[in-house]
Amino acid sequence: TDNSGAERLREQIAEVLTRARQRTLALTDCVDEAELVAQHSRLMSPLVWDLAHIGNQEELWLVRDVGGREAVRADIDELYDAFKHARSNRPALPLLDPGQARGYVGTVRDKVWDVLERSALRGSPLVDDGFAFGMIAQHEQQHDETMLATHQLRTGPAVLTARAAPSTAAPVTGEVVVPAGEFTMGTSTEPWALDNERPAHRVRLPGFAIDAAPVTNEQYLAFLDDGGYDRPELWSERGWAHRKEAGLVAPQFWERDSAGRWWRRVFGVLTPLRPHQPVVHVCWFEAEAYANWAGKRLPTEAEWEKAARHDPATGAARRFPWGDAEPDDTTANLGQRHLEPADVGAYPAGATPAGVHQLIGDVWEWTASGFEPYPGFRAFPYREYSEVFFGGDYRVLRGGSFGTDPVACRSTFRNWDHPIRRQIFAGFRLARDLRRGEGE
Ligand code: AVJ
Ligand code: FE
Repeated sequence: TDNSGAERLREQIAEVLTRARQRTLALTDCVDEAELVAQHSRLMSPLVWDLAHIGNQEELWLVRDVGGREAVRADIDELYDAFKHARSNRPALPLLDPGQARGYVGTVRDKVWDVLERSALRGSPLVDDGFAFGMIAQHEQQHDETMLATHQLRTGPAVLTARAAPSTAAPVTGEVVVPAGEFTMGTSTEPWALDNERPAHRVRLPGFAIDAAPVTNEQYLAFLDDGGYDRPELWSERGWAHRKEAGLVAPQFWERDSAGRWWRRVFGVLTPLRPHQPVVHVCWFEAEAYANWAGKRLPTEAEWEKAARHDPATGAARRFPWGDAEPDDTTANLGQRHLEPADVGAYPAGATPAGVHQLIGDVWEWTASGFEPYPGFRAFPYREYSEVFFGGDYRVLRGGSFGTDPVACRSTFRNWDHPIRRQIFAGFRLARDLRRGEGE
């Protein structure tokens, strides 16, 4: 019945909001107050800013807008408006202290439980299918991933722990040919898809080949050992200028010992480089140089999505590479179950029918594409989620990382960042045009 459908939706909303809050609190309860207010990197906010910003967005959208309730703290909106203050300036603001921030997010959440109980989950675009609640759960999880990146940047003894990500005896290698033709890109039916994923539209692509797996540490090390960082001809002009200015010599968090062995500092723990794990913490320019070295290129965003979603047998678009079922621990490395990517080949159940592995989870994958609206795009519910970034100096990333929650990850989900950024959990896979006669 309609009522039991609404009840199930309320339960689902409660579950994703609760899961997000458990993660937020775990990421902020494991360090002391000084670390919560500290600036661990000029690229990042103090953790206590993210915490109260999470509460403030929840207040704006769910308490005030959906609930029509009075403001909890209208006086702090400006402090937690991401467009008013650059990340590097946030430590100097008169922010709520950690105790106040915890109290604030708790007060807001208590009101949200009441709003959820009373709110109709249909009747306006904001509440249809619980959209605003889903948007806020995704927003909290996105900031949790950002806070996880802040944790990776902090120094000092490790405070986060998790089981090692799955390994494999033999890595997945090779490529998969995706024949020329149309597919459906974006979605008009996924209830919690954000504005930039909409609407569904048909796109025709020439045939292409895409790697069955992301580029691994071992493969990336071969590029490095072949002088990849010292050969300007492999880099674009802008990439080389950045490589010199930033002094790039290896992925971020790689360290070489006196015997020449490479290690990776992972959330405060120095670990031997895992050869079959996707490379992570590389910027778009490093990915571009590697692709040139390998004689290939990055996939466009459309190619990535076609490889992930298009079912050539039926012409339909899958929600995930493996089908329509929600991700679980057999199909994808998501949700911070592990603090690192898994070896390539560790999730055979998550591959596409054509054999493309680990498109979802492990590492965000840089694509060749800038961040642009789809034809028919409409900003919803606010211009500042996507629209103000279109046409900027961004590259689209796809697929989510080990630090992305499933609620904020699907085959249509679009992330974006500046091409010089590498504190995010980003790696890449390669693609290429087909040769004459191949796969046609
Ligand atoms: C979509 C991940 C680029 O973190 O900057 C969070 C998500 N938007 N708060 C970001 C977001 C507003 C956004 N990304
Ligand atoms: Fe935000």
